[in-house]
Amino acid sequence: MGRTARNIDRAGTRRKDPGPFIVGILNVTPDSFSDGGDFLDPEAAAEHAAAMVDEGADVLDVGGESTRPGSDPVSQEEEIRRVVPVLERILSVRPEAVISVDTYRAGTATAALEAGASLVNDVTALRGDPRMVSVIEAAACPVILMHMQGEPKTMQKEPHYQDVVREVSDFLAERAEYAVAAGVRPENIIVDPGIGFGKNLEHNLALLRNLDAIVDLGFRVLIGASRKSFIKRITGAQEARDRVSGTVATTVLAFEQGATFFRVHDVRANREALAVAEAVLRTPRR
Ligand code: HH2
Repeated sequence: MGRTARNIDRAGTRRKDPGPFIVGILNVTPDSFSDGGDFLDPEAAAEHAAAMVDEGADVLDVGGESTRPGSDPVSQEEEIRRVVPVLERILSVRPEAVISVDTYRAGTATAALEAGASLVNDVTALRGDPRMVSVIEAAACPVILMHMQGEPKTMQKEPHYQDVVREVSDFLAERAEYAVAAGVRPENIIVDPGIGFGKNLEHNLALLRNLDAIVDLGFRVLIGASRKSFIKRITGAQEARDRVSGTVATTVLAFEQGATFFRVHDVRANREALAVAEAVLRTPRR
């Protein structure tokens, strides 16, 4: 394994290692679109987490609420009840693991950070809970700010933009500015265009093709395209688990444009593809 969780630096705050980083997905939910119901038991979750670390995941993103199109929210109590025991179990078997908590609730983020999480993945970009920004500031931890149009229940009904690339990058710039004004250090901010969150196929492709507009904001960029349904629209792969090759294509193309975090279900395939892409891109052009 070329890069381990430790290289990212336990608090994830300094940028000693420019990446790329693989963020392995662990949904502790009954209803996630790809792994729903697979990891509700902390034992099974920790086993899968350990396997992802062994395959080269730098970060594990643990989520207790599905945000797939049409999904319903859960209570904060239920979210904490799902996430914290899994986090504790993972850290007992892999103490070096860097864990991100996929939540927009300040209470869940606080509980997860206390249990040993190192960063927060907020799909509402700090709009979901007014107290979240102070949790991030106080913990001095990295935060992922993601763009979403609408909310999961209805976001895929009729997504609409005049200029999706411009609107998403303006939104991320504004959210980052808000975080910085509240005391979050710019190097702790990771921005994410939110592939599939209130976006149709054309919107997703425009964002993936024009990532430089988001990279140019000057923050680190995360892409979460793993197994998403726009890949099915292109390849015809009905089953989420059959969308690995399509996912790998997005990882390589996004990496070439400057993205450095890749939130994926299939750690090994994406890690290997990045290793080859890195080797090619390091080779001088003549
Ligand atoms: N996508 C999902 C969930 N969280 N976080 C970020 N930052 N970026 C993403 O693209 C992203 C995310 C949805 O995927 P998944 O976790 O696999 O499914 P579900 O929401 O059904 O649990």
